[in-house]
Amino acid sequence: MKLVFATHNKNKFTEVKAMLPHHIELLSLDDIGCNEDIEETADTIEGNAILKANYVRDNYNLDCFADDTGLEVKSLNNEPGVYSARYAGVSHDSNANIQKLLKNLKEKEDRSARFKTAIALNMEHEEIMFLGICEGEIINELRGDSGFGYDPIFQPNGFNKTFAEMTLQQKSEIGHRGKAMRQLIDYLSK
Ligand code: ITT
Repeated sequence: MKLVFATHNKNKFTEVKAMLPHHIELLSLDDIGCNEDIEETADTIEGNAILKANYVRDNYNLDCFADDTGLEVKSLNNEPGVYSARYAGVSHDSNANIQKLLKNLKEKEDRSARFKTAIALNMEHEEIMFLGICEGEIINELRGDSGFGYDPIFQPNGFNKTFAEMTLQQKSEIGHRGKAMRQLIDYLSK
């Protein structure tokens, strides 16, 4: 079975590929010749996942799924949320995003946060959504070199390590993307 994962994010692709059973051939946007930056204009995480998956279906007519992920921080009214990639103004500048978040949280006592992943699957004319949430807190310094994005400042509940201090497998076992992906894998196996 061939399935396109509508992402330009190589870290996401690596995490997802490591979870999928071998009989599923995962294709990236590069693999299908798509260099476009698919514009994320929806105002929800779910909406952006649908938008990215629909782009591939409508332009390439291939079975596909897309992942949109956001970090929701409770004391910041769930910001950066849908704006996680461009929180500090420049798209995908993780360091600037982290610095802005730490600054905005300086005076806050409640540092609880959650990652939310929405995976939109378009397959054989069906559209299905899978959600994965991981609760945790934002620590006040960067720890660890693994992962990507906000991983060095996010510590999932029940652990004293950030995602960036975990292996890919550990992150997937407890993380937002892993939770959504296991539902997708379940669905595909039926
Ligand atoms: P695609 O849209 O091409 O899939 P993206 O990097 O734009 O890739 P998102 O819009 O879903 O992906 O991600 C929003 C931001 O959240 C982005 O800056 C990421 O670095 C960050 N992010 C996403 N998943 C993450 C994770 O598992 N751990 C830490 N940060 C993450």
